[in-house]
Amino acid sequence: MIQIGEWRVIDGQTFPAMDFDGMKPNFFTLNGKAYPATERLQARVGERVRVRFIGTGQFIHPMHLHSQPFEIVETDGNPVPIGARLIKDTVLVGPGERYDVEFVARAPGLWLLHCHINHHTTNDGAEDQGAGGLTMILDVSPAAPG
Ligand SMILES: [Cu+2]
Repeated sequence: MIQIGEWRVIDGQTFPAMDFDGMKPNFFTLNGKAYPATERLQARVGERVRVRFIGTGQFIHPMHLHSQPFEIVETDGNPVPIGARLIKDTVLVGPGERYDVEFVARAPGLWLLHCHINHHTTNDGAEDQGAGGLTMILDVSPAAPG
């Protein structure tokens, strides 16, 4: 479960961001943390992974996974019938929306899961260790032996 949020931090005080001058977001969080403090998702090759994106703020986020596409299996808590499921590289998560996506991890490595709006992967307009904000790492290890 990944809750996507946006915040306006002014002089060390944090406010929910809004879409007007002076309150636009300057920090973006996944489960309350901005990259590089975001948690890591762990998987093994061959393992089915489900991720639930929850848009908790006021902005739309095109969430994108490197390494492979995912299947949208549930929207707002309602299962998507198998014949109607979309295979996507990116899913737009709007305010109040939930998307459950699934994929079978296929390549070992460290893969980025991030918002595709560049400004949303910064912390107060800057990058830290090459990214920020709405970025997390999917850590796929080789398949278990046997
Ligand atoms: Cu975004």
